[in-house]
Amino acid sequence: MKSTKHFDVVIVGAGFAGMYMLHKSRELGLTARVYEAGGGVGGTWYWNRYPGARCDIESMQYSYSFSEELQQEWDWSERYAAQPELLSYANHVADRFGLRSDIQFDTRIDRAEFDGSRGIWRVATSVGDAVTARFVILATGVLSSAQLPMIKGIDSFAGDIYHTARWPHEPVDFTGRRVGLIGTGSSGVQATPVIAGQADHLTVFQRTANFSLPARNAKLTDQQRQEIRSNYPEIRRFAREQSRTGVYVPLPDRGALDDSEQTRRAKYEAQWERGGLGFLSLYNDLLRNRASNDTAAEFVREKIAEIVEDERTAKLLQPTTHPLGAKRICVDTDYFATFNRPNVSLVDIRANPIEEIGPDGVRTTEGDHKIDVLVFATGFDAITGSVLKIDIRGRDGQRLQEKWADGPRTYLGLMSAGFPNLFIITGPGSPAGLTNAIVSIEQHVEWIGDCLSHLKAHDITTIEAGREAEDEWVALVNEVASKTLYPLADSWFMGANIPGKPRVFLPFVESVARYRQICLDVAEQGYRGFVTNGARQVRKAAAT
Ligand code: NA7
Repeated sequence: MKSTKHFDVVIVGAGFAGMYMLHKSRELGLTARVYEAGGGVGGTWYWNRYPGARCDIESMQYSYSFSEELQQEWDWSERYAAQPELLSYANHVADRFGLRSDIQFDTRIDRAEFDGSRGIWRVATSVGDAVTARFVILATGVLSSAQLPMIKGIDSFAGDIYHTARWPHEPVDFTGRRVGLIGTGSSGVQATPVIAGQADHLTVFQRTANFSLPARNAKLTDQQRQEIRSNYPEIRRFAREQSRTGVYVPLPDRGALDDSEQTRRAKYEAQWERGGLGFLSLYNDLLRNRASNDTAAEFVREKIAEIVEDERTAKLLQPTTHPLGAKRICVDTDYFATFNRPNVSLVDIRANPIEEIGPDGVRTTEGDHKIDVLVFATGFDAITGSVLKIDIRGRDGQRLQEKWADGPRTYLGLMSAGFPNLFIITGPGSPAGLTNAIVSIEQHVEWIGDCLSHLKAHDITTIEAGREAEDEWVALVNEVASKTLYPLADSWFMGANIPGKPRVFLPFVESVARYRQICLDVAEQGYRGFVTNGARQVRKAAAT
C-alpha cells in the first residue's frame, strides 16, 4: 500500500484551468499536485481531436494573458486555432513554466472526503494513491464529460464507433467508408465538411438544426499579430473589465428594433462577412427580446436557404426550434455548402427518430441507412458532469451528488456550502460556458489565489460558502436567466441534453465584467457570505 502524501492544494485536471492554478499555487508558495485523467496537458484540446476541431473564439484572445512574455512570444498561425495548435500551446505553457513535475497523468480522482476533525481533504485516485490536502480545486472543465447516448443495439454495430470528445490519437481514415454522424452541435458542424471531403458517403443524423455562422478563418499575418500584441493591454483589460463574454468586441448601444430594417440588414450582412460569434454583440437585446432575436434568426435562415441548393435539405437545416444564441452558436467553415455535395445526405431524426443501431447501420422510423463507421458528436454532460463523477463528501459525510440532486447549488459558482476548502473553477453559477473560457478561468484562478493568500495572512483554516449567501446566489442565477431567451432552448446550458438531468439554467447569464466585479466586491468586503474558521477553533474541535 502506498503511503499518504500531503499537499497544500490538490488540483483536479490539467487543462487550461488546472495548469494556471498550479502555476498560481506555486507563486503563493503552496505545495500542489495536479491529477489528470488524460495522458497529457490541454484538457478539452487533449481529448477533442476530431477532424475539423477548432476554437470558436479568436486565438489571440483565447489564450492566457497572465504572462506578458508568453503572450508576446507565441505566434498563433490562424484567426481560429485548430486543435493541434491549441494542444501545442498547452504543451508549450507546461514546459515554459515547468509544470509537468507536479502533474500526475493517467490518473483520475475517484473520491474526495472532508475530514472535519483535521480540516483536511482525503483524496483517492484511480491508481491507488491516498493523498491529503488542505484545499481541493476542481479544474475539471465545462465540457469534459462526453455523452454517448444509449441507443438500442449500439453494441451490435460491426464497424468502428468514435465520439468526437474521445477521438483516437492516430488519424482516422474515412476513405472509401460510409460514415454516419450523429449530432449537429459545434463538434458535428466542424467535423462534417472534413469527413465529407474524405468519406465515400456521409450521412448526417440531425435531431435539431443549429444556427451556425461562417468563421472566415484565415492565416494571421505578422502585421496582424503585431497589431494585436501591441494593443494587448487594452484588449485584455476590456475582456476582463468591460466585456459581456470575455471577448474584445464593441458593446452595442441599442436594440435590434431601434434600427431601420435596412440598417439592421446591413449590420447583419457586414457581420456575416466578418465571420465569427460577434453576431450576438450587434445589439443589446438579441438574447432578451424575441422580436429582436427573430430578425437575426431570420437573416441566418435566409443565408442557409441561399447556400443550400436542395430546397428540402435547406428547410431541414434552418433552425426553428429555438432563438438564435439560446444554444451556443456554431462557427463553421463550409458547413451548409457541404450539403450540396453528392456524397452527403441529411436525415431528420426529429421527425423520424433512430429506432435501433444494427451491425451494418442505423434504422430510423423511416428506413435503414447502411453505415461502416459511426461518429457520435453528441456532446457532454456539461458544467456539472465531471464534478459529479467524483464521489465528493463534505462536512458530516454529505455527498455533493445528493446536495445537487435537484440542480447545482453554489455561491458565485466557486464554492458549495458544506464543502469547505473545495473550490470549483468555471463551476455552475458562474458565467463560464457562455464566455471566452480562458478569461473566465483566469478570473477564477486569480480570485481563488487571492482567497488562499487571505486565508494564510489571517491564519484561517477553512472557508466555505454560507447557506444564506448560496441560497441568494442560486435565486439570482435563476432570476437573471429567466429574463432572457436562453431557457427557450433545450440546451446543455439547461441540462436538457442529458436524460434525467435536472432542468436548471447552469451558467450565470450576467456579463463577465459584472460577475468579476461582484466577486471582487465580495472579497473586498472580507469574503462576504463565506464562513471562515480560525486555526485555533479547528484545533479545539479536533481535541473534543
Ligand atoms: P452539443 O453542442 O451539445 O451538440 C450535441 C449534438 O448531438 C446536438 O446536435 C444534439 O441534438 C445531438 N444529440 C445529443 N444526444 C443525441 C441523441 N441521443 N440522439 C441524437 N442526437 C443527439 O455538443 P458539441 O460537442 O457539438 O459542442 C459542445 C460545445 O463545444 C459547443 O457548444 C461549443 O461551446 C464547443 P439536440 O440539439 O440535443 O437535439
